Amino acid sequence: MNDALALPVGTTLDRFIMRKQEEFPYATGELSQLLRDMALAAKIVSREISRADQATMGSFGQQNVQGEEQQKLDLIANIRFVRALRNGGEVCAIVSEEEEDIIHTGNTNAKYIVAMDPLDGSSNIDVNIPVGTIFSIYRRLSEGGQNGTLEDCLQKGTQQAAAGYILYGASTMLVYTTGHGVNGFTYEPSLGEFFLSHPNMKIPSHGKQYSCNDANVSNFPLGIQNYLAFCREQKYSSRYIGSLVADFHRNLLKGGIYFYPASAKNKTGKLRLLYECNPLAFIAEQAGGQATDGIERILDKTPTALHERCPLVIGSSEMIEKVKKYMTL
Ligand code: AHM
Ligand code: MG
Repeated sequence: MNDALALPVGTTLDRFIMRKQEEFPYATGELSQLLRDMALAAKIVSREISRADQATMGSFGQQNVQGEEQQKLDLIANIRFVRALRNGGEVCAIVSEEEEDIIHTGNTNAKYIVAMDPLDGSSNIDVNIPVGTIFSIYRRLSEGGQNGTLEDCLQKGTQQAAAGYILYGASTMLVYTTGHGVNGFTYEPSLGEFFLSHPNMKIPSHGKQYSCNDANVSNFPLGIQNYLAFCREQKYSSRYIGSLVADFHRNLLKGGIYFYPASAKNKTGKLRLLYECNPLAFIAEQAGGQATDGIERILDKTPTALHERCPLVIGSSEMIEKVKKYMTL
């Protein structure tokens, strides 16, 4: 069933979510409420980013669990999303890029788990370049009445109930899927609402843009290096923002491929399986694209740790097929 067929551009996100819920007679409304909670936090973070000043910009002076410099806005975004999910009451456990351990919300009877990167690409904030939030939603496996467990958090990407991202760019957009197509909503700050602007998003099966960090190319697997040589021969355009959400969003609309393979510096890749690769892989597939680590479909990978890293090749289907062929030569 497609989310958007019955609903015109301009429908508010709240109404869209409500109508979607009505299509499923047994839906309890909990996932709908959770999506609204994410949207609420997105509005607050969007406001914080758009008015970023000396008080909120720059480094916080500490590193996160992965040894990366934390920006003040990383922490602000983390606090805002965690608070919205805790207060919303539908989530029992959260995995966040900014915190080493599972965050237990105290909502022990809640049915859902969220994995998120509250502010992806945050090193770009100080130079006024788009950043994003990425999130993944799972149903818990454990019984209610207790905290969510590690097993609840380490589910395969195929188990996602929903996934989405928020792009804080020239405008703020929320794009999400519940496994029935992908829809995009644009935020109108003066009205405080997200409106359906991109119904039933489909990634072109082929594109002419590729996105990767060129400095790492000599350390990429040979198959990827050869594919890159092919892209250059074809005179495809190189487009790399360095904010995954922004690079992914552009490729989703225009067609293209993004890769962050393993390299000498990042031996298992840089991006995190739970809250970067899996949610975007779910969206890519729902939009008709693909996502692989070069060998295996991302959504089929079994996570073994909360902050596990994984190589990512994602985008237009025909381009990914070609990469897969190069990887086997
Ligand atoms: P972050 O979650 O710490 O922001 O790191 C992820 C970001 C992605 O948004 C981006 O595509 C990539 O790291 C850029 O990495 P690099 O600077 O190594 O090219
Ligand atoms: Mg990130």
